[in-house]
Amino acid sequence: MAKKPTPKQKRKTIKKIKHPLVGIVMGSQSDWETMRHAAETLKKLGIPNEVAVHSAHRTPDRLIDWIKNVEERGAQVFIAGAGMAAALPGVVAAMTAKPVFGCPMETRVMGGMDSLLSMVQMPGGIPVGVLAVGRAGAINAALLSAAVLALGDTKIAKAVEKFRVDQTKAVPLTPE
Ligand code: AIR
Repeated sequence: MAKKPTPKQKRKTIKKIKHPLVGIVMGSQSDWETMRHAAETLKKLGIPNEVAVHSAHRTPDRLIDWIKNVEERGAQVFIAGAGMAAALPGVVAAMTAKPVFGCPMETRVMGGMDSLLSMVQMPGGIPVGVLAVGRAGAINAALLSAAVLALGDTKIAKAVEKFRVDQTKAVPLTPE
């Protein structure tokens, strides 16, 4: 009987999605606590996405293989989250002409200012759309990806519209 994989072994295999529309990548397992909000938001909108951990510095070859592979399988937009010297979204943008949204992680030493500036100061010609530091940025990267996909997909456009209507309804008139 095959041995049950340990959590560490499990992390070595990516759950490949057949036709992902969005590729979500993060530089470390430690980014998942923030980046899961991007995946969860896409899930709420019914948008198929593939999630992977690849580091621009620690696993560059593996990262490049994944970008090419996920694009071949249908990814139209990429979301890349990283912290500190956060080169990840820039490398993704260097490897694909598809829209790339960067999510700067909050960090202990500089509060995320390091991640933000590493991502946002891209040289002209290789654009990365950078969102807010932390959870809000991860949610908004998903919503912005959805808005891009909605331009050519009425089902996604309706899901985005519904998300906004539901969000408005959920804001209370007075604090509870
Ligand atoms: N990181 C990983 N490879 C390159 C970079 N910049 C980032 C991760 C994470 C931070 O370094 O995206 O936010 C710390 O990673 P770890 O694995 O030490 O927790």
